[in-house]
Amino acid sequence: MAGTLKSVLGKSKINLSKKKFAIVVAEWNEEITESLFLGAYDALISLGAKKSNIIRKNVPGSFELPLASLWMAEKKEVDAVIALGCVIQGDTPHFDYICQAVALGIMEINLSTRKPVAFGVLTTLDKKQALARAGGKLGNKGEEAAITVVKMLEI
Ligand code: RBF
Repeated sequence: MAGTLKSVLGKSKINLSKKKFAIVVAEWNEEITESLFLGAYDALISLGAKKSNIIRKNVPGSFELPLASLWMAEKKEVDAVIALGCVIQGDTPHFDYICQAVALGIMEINLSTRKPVAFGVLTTLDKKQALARAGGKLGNKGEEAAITVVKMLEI
């Protein structure tokens, strides 16, 4: 697990005020992805990032996250990217195709750009499971994605 914000606060080995972050947010299941965004944004600020160093970009759905994340990671000034989305299983196999494509796409960007790109995409069976992980009783996976890129920048 990435750890809670409390467990990493004050322990950062790098000065985050000089780091630039891009947060890419999918608009599908907007209620959920907005909570993920707030979790990620607030975590970066709490860890010392500057508001002016956080860029937000929206994409239509999670399938578009890898390309937009690549565009962001390719920018010289961007140090890390957080990709946020929520894919909820429906009645067709679309779920599997989207989840796999996005996971592989994000991993590829990590390796090809050598910059941390967090996979903050919920892949759940229903909306209840998603809400529990977007600021509900199981925490906020957006916050965890932010903690993850910060930890990767420290390595
Ligand atoms: N995008 C999501 O981010 N979450 C979803 O749950 C989701 N479900 C979809 C279900 C179907 C049947 C289709 C066609 C698209 C879905 N998308 C979803 C949108 C997808 O990520 C992408 O934006 C579109 O397929 C256009 O490339």
